[in-house]
Amino acid sequence: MTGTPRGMRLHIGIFGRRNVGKSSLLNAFTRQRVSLVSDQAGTTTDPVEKPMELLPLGPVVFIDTAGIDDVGALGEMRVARTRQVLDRTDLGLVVAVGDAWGDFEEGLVGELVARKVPVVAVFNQVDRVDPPAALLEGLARRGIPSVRTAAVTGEGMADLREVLLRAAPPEAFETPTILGDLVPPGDLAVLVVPIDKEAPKGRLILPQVQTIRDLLDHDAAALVVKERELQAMLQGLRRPPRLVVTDSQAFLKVAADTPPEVPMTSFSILFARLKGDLATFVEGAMAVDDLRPGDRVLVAEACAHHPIGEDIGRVKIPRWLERYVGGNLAFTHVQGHDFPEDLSPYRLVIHCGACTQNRREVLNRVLGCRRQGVPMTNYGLVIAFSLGIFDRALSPFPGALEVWQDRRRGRGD
Ligand SMILES: Nc1nc2c(ncn2[C@@H]2O[C@H](COP(=O)(O)OP(=O)(O)O)[C@@H](O)[C@H]2O)c(=O)[nH]1
Ligand code: SF4
Ligand SMILES: [Mg+2]
Repeated sequence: MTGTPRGMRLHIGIFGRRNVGKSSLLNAFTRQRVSLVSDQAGTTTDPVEKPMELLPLGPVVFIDTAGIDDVGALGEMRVARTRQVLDRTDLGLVVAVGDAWGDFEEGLVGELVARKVPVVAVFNQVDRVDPPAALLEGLARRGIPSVRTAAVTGEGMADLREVLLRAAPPEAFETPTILGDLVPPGDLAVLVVPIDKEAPKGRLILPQVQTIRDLLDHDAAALVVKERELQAMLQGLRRPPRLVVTDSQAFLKVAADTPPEVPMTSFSILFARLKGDLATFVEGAMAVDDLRPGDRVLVAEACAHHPIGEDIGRVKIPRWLERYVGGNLAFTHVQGHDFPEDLSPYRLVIHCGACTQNRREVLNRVLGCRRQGVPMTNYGLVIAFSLGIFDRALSPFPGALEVWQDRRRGRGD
């Protein structure tokens, strides 16, 4: 159950003032003690994440936040964390008690609505105090469903479940596909996975595993090879594969060894489409041409997947880019949920494949970049671009290819 990658779960954020019973509610709903409950205000310092199966929706993760109204130095840090949670929330619960629904709750609703995230109002502690009917009616008129709960008695848990399922965005019920639409049932994709000193011992990394699983889910097949065996394997096949997918590190060799009529791309470009917006990232990669020595570049990595050796985000991409630009660039690296709100110092943002992140978090970053006029791209696209094999790497995606060819014509290249 906890095996579903976190990035593929619907993220349900729990917001509200301190002591309304957010943590108790999560405990009662999941019937496990995952969150710290206390009658001292502001006990939960870090957001606590609790994965569970919410049938028929499937895997979800609840995020229990500290009260966003916390004050003081520590409080400020908590508020910043809560904002990060807002950015990765697919469905928001705003918890309140009795008639205490005011500017603060409306502010949260506003933040969620601005992100186009469905909101549910939860009135907890109904064993003590009931919300006024007029308040519930007012919310309902604005399309905000509400539910009455008492975490201490378990009252309202079934209703909460119902309302969550009804409020969940439609796409939560669709299984996103990594490449199932590119490889028809019964057909074959060849996946090129270099096994070098950077590969983790005894296993494959998450994007590779998810890609294999996606092919199986779509009744297609995967042939997994290292880059050295690729050419011989392709020659041994009776018909060419529908698609070749490579780790970006082996891009040039795989491009050379794959017949030109076979579409080819990288894992990280597949993830650019799955987790972000491919067209935006194509334009972002083209902004590499506008970089000048001394410019600042932000590199965002969702996790640390390369335990040893030359890391793709810290060493290889900087090296390729500096070679391309012909001088030094100033790189800033951020990890996990950290992402600066002020992007104005940067001339380019480069994101990893984000396989451990949900799409909404990446799309919020895309929106932030767009609002501030900073181009954003991802690892696979920037690598393909700086290696000069953009056409090839975009060949499976006609829409993205068109964006690239249009812009290139527009610039007169
Ligand atoms: N009477 C009553 N007390 C509750 C209820 N839910 C939580 N509490 C109490 O309210 C206090 C704060 O709960 P907590 O879950 O830590 O609130 P949070 O700060 O919103 O996470 C604790 O003492 C809980 O036992 C409820 O439904 N009814
Ligand atoms: S760095 Fe990004 S793409 Fe790589 S494994 Fe971590 S989350 Fe996935
Ligand atoms: Mg709490």
